[in-house]
Amino acid sequence: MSQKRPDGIREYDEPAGGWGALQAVAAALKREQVVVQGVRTLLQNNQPSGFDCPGCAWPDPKHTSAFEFCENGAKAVTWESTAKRVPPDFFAQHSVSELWKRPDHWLEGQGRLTHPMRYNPATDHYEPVAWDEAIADIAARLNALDHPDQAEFYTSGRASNEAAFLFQLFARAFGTNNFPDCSNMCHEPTSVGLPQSIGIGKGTVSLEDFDHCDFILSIGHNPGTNHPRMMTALHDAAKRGAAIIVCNPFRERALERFQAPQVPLEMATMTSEPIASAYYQVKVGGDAAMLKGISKALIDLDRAARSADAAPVLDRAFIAGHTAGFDAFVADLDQTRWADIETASGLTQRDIESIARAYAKSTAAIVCYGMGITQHRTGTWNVQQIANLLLLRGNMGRQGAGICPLRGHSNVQGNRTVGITEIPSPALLAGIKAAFGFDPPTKFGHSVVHAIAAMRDGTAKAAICLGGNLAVAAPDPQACFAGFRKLDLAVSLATKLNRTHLLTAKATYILPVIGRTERDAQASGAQAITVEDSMSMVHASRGFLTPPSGEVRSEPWIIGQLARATLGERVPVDWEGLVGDYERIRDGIEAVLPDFEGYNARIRQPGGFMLPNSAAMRIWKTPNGKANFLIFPHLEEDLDTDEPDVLRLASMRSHDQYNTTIYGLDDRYRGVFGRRDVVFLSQREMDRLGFAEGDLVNVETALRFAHPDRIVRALTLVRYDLPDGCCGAYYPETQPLIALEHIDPQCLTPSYKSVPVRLRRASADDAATTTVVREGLVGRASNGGGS
Ligand SMILES: Nc1nc2c(c(=O)[nH]1)N[C@H]1C(S)=C(S)[C@@H](COP(=O)(O)OP(=O)(O)OC[C@H]3O[C@@H](n4cnc5c(=O)[nH]c(N)nc54)[C@H](O)[C@@H]3O)O[C@H]1N2
Ligand SMILES: Nc1nc2c(c(=O)[nH]1)N[C@H]1C(S)=C(S)[C@@H](COP(=O)(O)OP(=O)(O)OC[C@H]3O[C@@H](n4cnc5c(=O)[nH]c(N)nc54)[C@H](O)[C@@H]3O)O[C@H]1N2
Ligand SMILES: [Mo]
Repeated sequence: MSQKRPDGIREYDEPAGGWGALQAVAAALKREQVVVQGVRTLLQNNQPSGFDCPGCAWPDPKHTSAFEFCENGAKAVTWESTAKRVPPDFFAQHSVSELWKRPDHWLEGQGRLTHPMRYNPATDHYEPVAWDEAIADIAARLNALDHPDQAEFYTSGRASNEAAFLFQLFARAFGTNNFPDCSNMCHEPTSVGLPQSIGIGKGTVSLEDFDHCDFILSIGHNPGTNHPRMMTALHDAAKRGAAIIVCNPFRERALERFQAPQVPLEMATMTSEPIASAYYQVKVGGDAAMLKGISKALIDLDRAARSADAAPVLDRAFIAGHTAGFDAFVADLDQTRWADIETASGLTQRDIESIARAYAKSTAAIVCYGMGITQHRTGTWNVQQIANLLLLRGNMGRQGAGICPLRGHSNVQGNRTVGITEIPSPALLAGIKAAFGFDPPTKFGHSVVHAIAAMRDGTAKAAICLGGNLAVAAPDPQACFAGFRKLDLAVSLATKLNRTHLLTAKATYILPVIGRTERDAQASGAQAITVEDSMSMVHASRGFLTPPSGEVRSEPWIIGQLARATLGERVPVDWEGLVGDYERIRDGIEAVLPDFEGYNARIRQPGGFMLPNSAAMRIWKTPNGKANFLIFPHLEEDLDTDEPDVLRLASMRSHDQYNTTIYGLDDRYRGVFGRRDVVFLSQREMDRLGFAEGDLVNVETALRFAHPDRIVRALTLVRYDLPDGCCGAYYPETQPLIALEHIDPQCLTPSYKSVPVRLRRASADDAATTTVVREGLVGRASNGGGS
């Protein structure tokens, strides 16, 4: 048993949270050279008078509590407030071709961008440019396009409501609805699936509901890493005795055991709270089958209860009064065979029945889910199966109950609310027209997959990116990188250097922005911005740190300047007036979106305010006015291949990363240290396929329509407790495996969690590939380490 494990791989026996997390915060502070400023920053994060944490979208307890400790929030804050800088000198020293060879981890690790920069193709260097000149040239190039639809306006969900609202106003006044945005790659199945089910594309629970539930089903998310503040809610619920059932192919440490850094006794005595009362290792891609199985078992329990004259299991009154489609739903489940459910989910009928029994016993239930549910070809259907399960027992729109999608970026939900959408509603367009006096375009625009395809095909000519790292976050770098390089104009508003900035177009700009932690002064004085969390709470955020240089600007300022220079007198919008005082932007949002009534006054209340949530009030804004049971007529997504040895690969985040931002090379809770070049596979599958832990393998896509060169070379096999037929690896290293066509047809979200792959033994040549694999996308440990 004591076989030697590969370099950097060892068991991690500690609970999640606890001292390990405190040590990691100290290390992050040191790495980013933030000592005095850092501690102050952390203390004011998520405080009533401070800034909203740029880490995740989990709400803060009434926004009045003492500082809630969070390791990964601390990393996000220190990453932004770092003392490291990327000034013009840096670009004078490094050509773009040279930077291209550096790993992503190194690029971002250089620090904050300080000056507006323009790429000079003659020298292959970025050079400083005056703001006026940059703005005028970008405007001229936008105006030189044949049609506004040749421009793509990308948003990453860190932008404030104010920045996002101005951005969509600018793009719509310019004449397009092309708004590819990070939620297209993230919770789009929620935004598209839930309106059909319950009439709103958001979660229905509030933080308080976690104090009142006695059953939590956690599916396909890793909160110990990605929503660490949620661990407090789970920890408290577990302590109260609520049943917490986890369905996840990976055994995630924080979902098993968690030590709360806020609880002195747990810290002092090194004890921890078990979180999950039961842990089911569903297959990757097996959720629809599992969820259908739970509903089927529940319906059978109800039948048994009725014939025994026992208390009913289903909430018949709710089903009759509030829903439609129940009979057809039951008929579909009745003809679905247990044997098929077992094969597709990887769970036994008994497992699934015990989940159903625990659910049947509960009085108030919440289902939480993340990317393990959404990033599949069946993502939209998966989300709808969760809604069905909740509707069966009336767990929607009452205390302690509801659906809880764990949103991604800290303001991704707010961006959507204020108009970042390629499929605008007639109400949004009418609101813009009434408030701003121009006719916005009505033709639907591009999402991420459309936008990348348009770049690849040469029909898109310009990309303006409000944050993010689109080229690395998107699937199919083969199409995406080439597409970016064909553009006439590429502009990135950014805090840090990343690979998207190195994909140079005919004209390429990097515009450095103020981060959320920093003071933002405009004509009327210091400004606050606002954000919306996962639970529809809108609140203000005020940065107070000194920006990294006198030459960085706020996102609203840059957007306002671009809009004024591009549109001139064409639209009657007073861009300067809006940017001079963000209260005026909020007045504009309120004028377009009635849900924001009293916006400026209401954000002065501690904790802000909650946007109306119709489903939480049992108002169903669906075409038939009912909550709908929606059928998924299959059990599995079609992997488009019949090869027997094909595995489903889930790409996911390590504990030391924020999306494409790699803070460090450890994934502590999974026992991986100093490297990311691994594939996780069970011992059983290694035996079956003739491999051993430590073997070097190439991972190849097994999609029929795939590019021949969808391959990531020389990854090391690491043993992990996983169901049969699945493997896992880190995002974004696996991006070359994912075809642009491999998407959920309803919402176009890439199937980042169900990539059909085969493993092949790597040759000496593969192993000797330079330390940087595939155009620099992968920083091997030997190269990227330390920092
Ligand atoms: N520190 C930190 N915080 C973050 C982020 C970050 O990168 N770092 N990213 C932010 C963003 S944008 C997002 S969207 C969220 C992401 O948060 P998560 O949704 O937690 O993201 P992932 O790490 O991609 O995937 C998580 C889980 O999905 C499971 N999984 C994979 N495939 C399947 C499947 O088929 N079925 C089931 N049931 N589970 C599966 C994996 O085992 C893993 O536990 O976090 C946000 N918060
Ligand atoms: N294979 C695979 N691919 C995935 C996923 C996956 O699970 N697997 N997850 C998908 C998901 S859920 C998401 S949300 C996307 C993420 O896609 P993006 O949102 O595009 O990516 P990020 O890595 O969050 O963007 C990081 C960059 O944002 C910039 N930035 C940071 N803060 C600010 C700011 O305040 N203002 C501005 N203007 N810029 C800032 C910095 O320059 C930094 O380099 O990736 C998706 N891609
Ligand atoms: Mo996300």
